[in-house]
Amino acid sequence: MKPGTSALAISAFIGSVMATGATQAQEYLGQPTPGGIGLQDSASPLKEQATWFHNWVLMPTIVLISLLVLGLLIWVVIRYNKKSNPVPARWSHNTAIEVLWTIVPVFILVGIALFSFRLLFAYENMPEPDLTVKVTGNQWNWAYEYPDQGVAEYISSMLPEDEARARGVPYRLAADEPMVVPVGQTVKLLVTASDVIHAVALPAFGLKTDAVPGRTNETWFRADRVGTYYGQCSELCGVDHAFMPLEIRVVTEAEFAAWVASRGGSMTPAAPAAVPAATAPAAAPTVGATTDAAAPAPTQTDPAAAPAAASAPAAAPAAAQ
Ligand SMILES: [Cu+2]
Repeated sequence: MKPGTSALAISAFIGSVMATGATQAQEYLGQPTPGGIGLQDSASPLKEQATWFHNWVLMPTIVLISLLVLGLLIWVVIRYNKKSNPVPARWSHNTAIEVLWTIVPVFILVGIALFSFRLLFAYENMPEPDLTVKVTGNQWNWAYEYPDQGVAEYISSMLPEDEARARGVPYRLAADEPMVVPVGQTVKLLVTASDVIHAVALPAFGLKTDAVPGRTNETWFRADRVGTYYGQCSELCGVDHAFMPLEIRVVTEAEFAAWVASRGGSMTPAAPAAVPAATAPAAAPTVGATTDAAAPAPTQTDPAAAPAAASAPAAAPAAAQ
């Protein structure tokens, strides 16, 4: 009983410390807070859920178990030391308690798993995306591309120290060319790498997705608030691993449209229709949809890949016979 009530008090204390951290984080939205011990303030629904899982499932469980073990230790030390218990009992094994200390942890883990799966499904079930950004990790910078808006791939590098200080932005987090996205819209990230494994990690949006060469991983976020959010490569990728920050600038829809235009893109992509029009003019009106920007690419790569794939199985049986 005693450990239970003190556990609640300690949980409440941790909660209040985190709340203080959260208010302090307001001025450090999207970046680490000096002296902060909690999670970064969330700016997307996924991070909201991840924070809730951490604060209300993991932390109370950890605190309660730690206090229970501490209580048991103190009890044993006081009650069963040589002075207060000079003649120790001779029995070992107690079936009831052994069954209990096996089954209770199983239930605790199942309880954690239920909440954990809910969070995993939330990450997995991406809503219909409003915008797709292709993110490529390079040694040592990031490349962003907006296929549906016709914004060609551009490189985002860390801002040099003097420039970062001059602009009043955090050095080693700020980038020269950030990723720009509109507020309140679902952004799908297609994450890959060109050389070694990197990882897209941005705490305020709860993002952490590996960027693996030859593979495309997906993740998503929906920024709740306008602002600038910082993250870092989160997979050791070489000597300059610490110098490839991710900066995502969340702007209003009008600002986003202006940014796309400044990049030579368009919010109503017409470019994809021009490619099929050359080969099949009749089909052009039906392929004007926004999602068809990527359509020409697979048709170009498929024929190249198909003969190679077809010849390999054909060669194998021949060799076997
Ligand atoms: Cu990296």
